[in-house]
This record gives sequence, C-alpha cells and structure tokens, in this order.
Amino acid sequence: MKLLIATHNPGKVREYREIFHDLPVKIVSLDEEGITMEPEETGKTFKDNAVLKARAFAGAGGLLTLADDSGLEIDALGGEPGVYSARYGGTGKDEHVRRYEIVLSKLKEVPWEKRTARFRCVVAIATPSGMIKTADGIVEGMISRDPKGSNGFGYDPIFFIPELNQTMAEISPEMKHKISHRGNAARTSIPIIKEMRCKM
Ligand code: ITT
Repeated sequence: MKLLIATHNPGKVREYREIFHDLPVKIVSLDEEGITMEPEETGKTFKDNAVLKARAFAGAGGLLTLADDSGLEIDALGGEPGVYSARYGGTGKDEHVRRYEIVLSKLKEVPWEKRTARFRCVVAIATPSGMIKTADGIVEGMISRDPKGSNGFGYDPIFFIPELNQTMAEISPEMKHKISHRGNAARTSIPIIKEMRCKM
C-alpha cells in the first residue's frame, strides 16, 4: 500500500520519510508518481488548505494521500506570516532566506520577551473516494535576532527553542521530529493512516 506525501516542498517530503520510516506503507512523493499539478491554496486556515490539497492530490493520484499546511505565527506581527508563510515577500520557491530576513527586519525594534511565536501544522489524509481526516501539531518558540544553523528548512534558522537553547536549524533532525509541529501532527495521524489504509 502506497502513501502519497503530497507536497512540492522537498523539506517536508524528507521529514515525513524520516518520521514514518517504520509505518507499514510505501512512502511516495509527487515527483515519483509524476504528479505536477499545484492546487491553489485559497483557504483562510491551515486546515482548509490541508484538506484542499489532500483532496485534490488523492483525486489526481488515486492513492491514500497526506498533505500538510503549515507555517509560522508571530505574535508581534498579529499572527503573520501564518497561512502565507510560503508566500511571504513573494512566491519564489527558493527564497526562504529572503523570507526570514523580512521577518527579522520587521522585528528589529521588538524586545526579546515580545518575540514569541509558534509553528503550526495541520495534516490532512484523504482517500480517492473522498474520505478525509485531519490532525494538528504545534511547537512554541521565540524569533531569534540572527539566523543560526543549517538543518531543516524554511524559517528554522530564526526559530529559537528556549528549552534547548538552540534554533530549530541547529538541532538534529531526530530532535526536530520529536518536538516539532510536523512531528506532533504526524504522530497523531499514524492511527488515522492505519485505519484509512484498511478502508481503501
Ligand atoms: P506545499 O504546499 O507543496 O506542501 P509549501 O512549502 O508551499 O509546500 P505550505 O503552503 O504549507 O507549504 O507553507 C509552509 C511554509 O511554512 C513553508 O514553505 C515554510 O516557509 C514554513 N514552514 C512550515 N513548516 C516549517 C518547518 O518545519 N520549518 C521551517 N519552516 C516551515
């Protein structure tokens, strides 16, 4: 049985492969299945967009499909970039450095105690016949003053975890999966995947 990880973000594909390494399904990516469509993310919430992506790709691929919508919520910016995390400051694919630099410059005058933020992830799992379930995860942290570390992807170099005294890009992948929004959402989704696999 295949599980399609329906994302065009290679960082997400890598993380799901690692988190689900002992799940009794064959993890496949959009590239491996030759699926090139990119549904427009018109939802106002992470859940709306996760559901929209999972439905569209399950229909296109005919497989049990997992999609995630995720992002960074910064309290001092009223929850921005939120659902716009992948498009903050433009839609270019490889512009994550520019994106976190925009965040850092917007927070220049913001004192440390007001730099609270969280990563949020909603996972949606869909079957081609239209069954759909969701799971979510969260991790709290602070926006650092400077980027640090080269692991992970996206905003990880500026997401500081006080308990570990490191950014999300400095910790190991194993530690990231243990504490992260995606790790938490993925673990909650394991029984859902096992159940839906039996109904395919
Ligand atoms: P797909 O829609 O194809 O899955 P995407 O990258 O556009 O890829 P999202 O719309 O869910 O995905 O946007 C998520 C963005 O939030 C992502 O591009 C990063 O900028 C940020 N993000 C999400 N999870 C992250 C993580 O674990 N570490 C760092 N940044 C993350």
